[in-house]
Amino acid sequence: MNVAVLTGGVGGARFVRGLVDATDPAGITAIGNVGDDLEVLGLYVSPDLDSVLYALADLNDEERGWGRAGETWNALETVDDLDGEAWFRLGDRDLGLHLVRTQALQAGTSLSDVTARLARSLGVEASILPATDDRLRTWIRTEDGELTFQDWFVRRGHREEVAGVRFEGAEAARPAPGVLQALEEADVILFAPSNPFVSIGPILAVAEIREALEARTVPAVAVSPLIGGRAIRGPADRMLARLGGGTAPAQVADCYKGLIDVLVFDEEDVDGAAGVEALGVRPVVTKTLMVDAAARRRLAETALSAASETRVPAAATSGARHSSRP
Ligand code: FO1
Repeated sequence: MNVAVLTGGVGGARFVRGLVDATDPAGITAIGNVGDDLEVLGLYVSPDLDSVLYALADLNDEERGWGRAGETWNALETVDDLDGEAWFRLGDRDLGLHLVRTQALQAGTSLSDVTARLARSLGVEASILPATDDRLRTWIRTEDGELTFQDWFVRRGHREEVAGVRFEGAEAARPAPGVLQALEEADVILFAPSNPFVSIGPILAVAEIREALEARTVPAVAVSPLIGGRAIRGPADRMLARLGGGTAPAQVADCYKGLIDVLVFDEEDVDGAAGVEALGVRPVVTKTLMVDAAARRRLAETALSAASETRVPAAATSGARHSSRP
């Protein structure tokens, strides 16, 4: 079975890990957010691709959710001692990957090629693709002005309320090689339990990706990142309240208007089922907290079986529609 999964953030990486445990990894293509990418200390860092890479290679730090297990921080301590940029915590082991990737990019290799090379070297069987090889960066509009994603998220601890989100470079961005093919050849399209605005939003901002999703002929299933209207970590709940008009499952489904047929959400939010149905999206209620490997796998299995029980409504395949949503 071919599965294309849109992913970003820690929740996304955990879900993709569950998916790999639930179905043949050779059929899985993870299409990752690159809006969070940054250059720091002269290195190109792609946090969301790396979270998937590390999770699938069994190298990830389970507790933090990002970076590598068994990490040490000697290089960063030196950076700090020398008054360098130490706010974005790059561990010693992680740094090795950024060195290799940065050198490859500087030598003219594309982000998708270097990501494939890293995945191969780490023994990852699933395909991990950046949504685009072009420069695409998420900017966060706050009352203090516009901030780069990582400045807001990490340096400032996402304290400021978000008034809007902008994806620099999205208009010119083309899908990375393999992305459209993965969507076309997919038997199922999944949206991981990621932040709809800043994790999935940048992927959908690439017009040809959004159009391919609008024109899909196979079921698309999203998993809500909220439980009881709250994010497990990160600002997804505050962003949905402010930018999406609320934190009920319907508001999550509305972020993906015209792009999904099913929304999987937590049993704590069961009261929101009718609201999802009213949008023409099938609600599927289950436990969504990914506490361990078994829970991650179960959630992935639920999403896959929801897809197999779903027929794509003709409206979804009747041509491109446009939405101002993420
Ligand atoms: N997240 C943090 O909250 N603080 C950090 O210092 C930090 C460093 C970091 C380094 C490498 C990497 O791959 C991820 C890192 N993250 C860090 C996570 C990352 O910034 C966010 O989880 C994602 O961008 C949100 O999707």
